[in-house]
Amino acid sequence: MTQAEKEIRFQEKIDREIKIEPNDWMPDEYRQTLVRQISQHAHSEIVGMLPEGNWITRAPNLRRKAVLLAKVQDEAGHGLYLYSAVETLGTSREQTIDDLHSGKAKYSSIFNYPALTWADIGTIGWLVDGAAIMNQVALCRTSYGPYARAMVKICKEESFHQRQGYESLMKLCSGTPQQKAMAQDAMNRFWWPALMMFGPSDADSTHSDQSIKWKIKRFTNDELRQSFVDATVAQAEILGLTIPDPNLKWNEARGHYDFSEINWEEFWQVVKGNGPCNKERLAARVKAKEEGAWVREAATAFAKKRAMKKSA
Ligand code: FAQ
Repeated sequence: MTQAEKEIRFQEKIDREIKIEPNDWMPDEYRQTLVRQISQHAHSEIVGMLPEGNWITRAPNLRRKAVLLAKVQDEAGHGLYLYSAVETLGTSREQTIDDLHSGKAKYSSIFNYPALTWADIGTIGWLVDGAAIMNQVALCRTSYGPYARAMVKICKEESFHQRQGYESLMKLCSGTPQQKAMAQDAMNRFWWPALMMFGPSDADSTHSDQSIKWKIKRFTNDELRQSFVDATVAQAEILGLTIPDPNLKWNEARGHYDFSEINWEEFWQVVKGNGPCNKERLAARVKAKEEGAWVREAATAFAKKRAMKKSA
């Protein structure tokens, strides 16, 4: 079979909604796109533990601490499923992590913003996990089997994350004026970065057209962003929080909310490494790898010893 025939067969499979599995033939570009997207997604889960992890010791009570601890541990689990999904495409975890540390691979822009107050933790759960779910529910139907299956479990956990964030904010918003003001301040700082999570506008998205053809992506960046805005406005109203956008308005003709243009200059600056916390986040991951070297060495020595015992 020629390369062209293989490609036609591959696309037919995708069009018939048959999942692509690790041992199936796939175009190199499909494999590369998946390695790029899934590894970036994995890194986002792991780097995403940092802003929230920073608040575990300062949670206001035992219940909030237990919930936050569970959430941060879930994010670590998500990272691990996703690194495994990348391994099924032939790229080792070591390589994937090295690409993050050398700056070759990206992670979500959102995690380059600091979590300054306790209200930020609720807001991250509500808006950041909320945006992540909007994107990830669609990924449960992505064409690559191992990625789709990982997303099903991840989405169930992200739902709990979103709800715990919202519940935490409900408490703050019905508390003292200072607590409500703290929630509004968090909303003001996180609203626009949460909208940026969906990526550049469709006109500027490099990969969307091909990824939609391959059904890696089911919706465009702008479509998902719009769905997120539409779903979130009523939630903000219930909390009594104001979305920091004077142009946010229901458009009857479109059946959607209109909203202001995103500050794309800020988005690209953050993506390029110039956000408020980029350097700090990467340094924390590199340090964690260095400080964990002895654990990996001990585990390898133990595995070798056990293998020798078995073969003796
Ligand atoms: N940040 O052509 P497109 C979470 C890059 S999970 C940084 O549109 P694509 C859970 C993009 O890589 C959050 N870079 O790209 C949690 C590309 O650059 P490249 C992560 C971005 O891939 C919650 C260039 O811009 N979720 O939060 C961003 O078709 C709380 C052109 O863009 C996922 O990763 C960005 N926001 O669409 C954890 C979901 N957006 O690679 C802890 C899976 C774009 O050519 C606490 N990923 N870029 O150098 C996706 O769905 C897609 O990759 C998109 C981007 C939609 C993010």
